[in-house]
Amino acid sequence: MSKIKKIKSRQILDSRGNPTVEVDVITENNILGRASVPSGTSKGIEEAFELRDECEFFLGKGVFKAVQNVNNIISPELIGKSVMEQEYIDQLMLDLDGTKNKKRLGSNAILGISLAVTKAASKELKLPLYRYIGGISSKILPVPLINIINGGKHSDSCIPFQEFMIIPVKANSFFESIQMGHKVFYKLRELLRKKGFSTNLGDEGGFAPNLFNIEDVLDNLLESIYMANYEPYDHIGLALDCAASEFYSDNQYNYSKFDRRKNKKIIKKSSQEHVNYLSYLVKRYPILSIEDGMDQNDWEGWKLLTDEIGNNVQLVGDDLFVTKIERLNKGIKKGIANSILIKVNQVGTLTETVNTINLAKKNRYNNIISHRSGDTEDSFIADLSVAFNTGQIKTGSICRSERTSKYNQLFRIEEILGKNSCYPGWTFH
Ligand code: 2PG
Ligand code: MG
Repeated sequence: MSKIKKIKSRQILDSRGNPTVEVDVITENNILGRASVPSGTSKGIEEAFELRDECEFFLGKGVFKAVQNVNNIISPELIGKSVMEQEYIDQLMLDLDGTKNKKRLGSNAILGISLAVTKAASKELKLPLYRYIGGISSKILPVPLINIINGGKHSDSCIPFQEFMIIPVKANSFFESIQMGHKVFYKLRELLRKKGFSTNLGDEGGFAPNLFNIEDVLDNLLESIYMANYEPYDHIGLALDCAASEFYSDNQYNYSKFDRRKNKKIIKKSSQEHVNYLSYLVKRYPILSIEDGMDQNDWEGWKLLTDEIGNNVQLVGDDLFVTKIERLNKGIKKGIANSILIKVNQVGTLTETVNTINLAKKNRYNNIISHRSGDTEDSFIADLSVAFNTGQIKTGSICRSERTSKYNQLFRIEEILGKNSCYPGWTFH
């Protein structure tokens, strides 16, 4: 019973139009678990290795090798194993790969199977995915960090920071929190149109206008919050993903890196100057959370930032921790950041993801479950966020199907949980 009969992988497209891996795991009861693998644009250097074909098909981005690795190398080892043995299967794949960073088989091959096995197991037991993964205490619906302005590498705008998000601080339900986000999103569109800016969307479904600079973005966000009749802090807070590794080089933060304007002014800041600027922004705007405020290897800079504002602001390590126990442990020991972004494909199996979530919890670091800029219609992370009661999810704007698939799944989960669901809202102090 629940034994794997067949594993079949194929290449599909992600939201950027780039190839990615999809895996079907079929059990002897003809139960299908299907999962697809997300992919990042601004990646941490220590992320698990994503295998791409590097030949002319799909401009070097094909994943046929990873697909072959699933079908020909991993699959024969897993036939006959039970889908209920998640840790055992994940470990078997790690052993089969044998490298530190999943370089041989590819993290995209391994993750596709890992998540498809989980889904097949939940279906075998006829349990909702979140319930199967998390058990009887899973009931907290996450606060959404809704990305409404895209900058950095995710857009063609000139803004150095990658993501500007709104946080519905207080709401009666997850459903209501999205309704609040929807209102601000459309008020922002109205505002941008009125001012003559483009309302085209960036990679994660937020607007990508060529606003003048960071403060210009934040001022417009504030204006849209007021236009929606909300109060900053009380109803809506702000979150940033600076993705600072993308504009850090030679020990400096180069704010002009993504500025494509002629006669652009070159602005470079030292770690201390950059920390001072972030601290100034926090005083001036209702910023509750900053992700990757510093470069992934600027540990001293991270310490400066944490000492300066870490008591009042959620400081999230994304490229810094890459969902890995070792890097999170280093951060905990050094007293760096106070929260971690969790991305299943940064580490490459569900088991490793769960271990990192648990380590963070034990050390009172917040877990924020996250999508990737290249994502698919797979809504696995929605269930993952409820499974571990993480309390926060970052999954882009409130439009574009690969983003809304997660929100829509959370609506369904909230409905299934009914009176047992819990939406505490923003709880970081
Ligand atoms: C990030 C992510 C998701 P990417 O930096 O947090 O928003 O972007 O997937 O490109 O790494
Ligand atoms: Mg990030």
